Amino acid sequence: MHQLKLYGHYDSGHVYKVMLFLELANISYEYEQVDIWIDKSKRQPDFLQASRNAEVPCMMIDGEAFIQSNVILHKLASIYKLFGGESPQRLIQALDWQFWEANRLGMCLPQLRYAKRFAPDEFDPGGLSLLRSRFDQDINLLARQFGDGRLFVLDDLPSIADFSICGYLFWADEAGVELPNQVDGWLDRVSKLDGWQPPYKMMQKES
Ligand SMILES: N[C@@H](CCC(=O)N[C@@H](CS)C(=O)NCC(=O)O)C(=O)O
Repeated sequence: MHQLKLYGHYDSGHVYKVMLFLELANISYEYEQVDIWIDKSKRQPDFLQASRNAEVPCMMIDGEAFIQSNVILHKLASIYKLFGGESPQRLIQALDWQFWEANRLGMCLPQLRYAKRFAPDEFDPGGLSLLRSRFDQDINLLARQFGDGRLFVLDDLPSIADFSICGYLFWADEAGVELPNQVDGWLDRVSKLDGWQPPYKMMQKES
């Protein structure tokens, strides 16, 4: 049995990506909230020691720190041989999509949501329109992936590619974006997986 501790925050879609794996795999882990709205230097000392960028998620796996959501997903899939970790071939296919997420969708959708939800005055219109046009390209590419009738991103089974990409898409309304039907249909299938909960509920936002 592995010792797992996740440092997170309920406003983070990057944390949600990781938590989806843990909850859907029904794995027990310790969870500690880090206040990401205070100065980095004031966060818990054990967290600051583990996370060089003081960002969440940070996951301790058997005493070793992992600090990128996609790396954490990759590591979890590898050690539990689940959600893409069943074979080297599936793991590398998932990794391909995780790099796409980090480079494309993850570089516009979280920012659009941040701008709309938390900092409406911080972004100038030109910056927002660039993010928006990137998002449009990315979401259409993702929609085309389901054109052959597959149920999930890699094939008919869920994987870390799904968790990585869907993290912020359940907050499409907070980002002020519309989703194509194929993407909506896929999110609906993800939301029907055993153990799924919407982001704030899963990450224990106090009401
Ligand atoms: N590339 C990182 C991004 C993590 C990230 O941006 N975390 C944000 C929350 S979504 C954070 O901790 N921000 C707090 C801060 O920078 O002070 C990942 O994928 O894990």
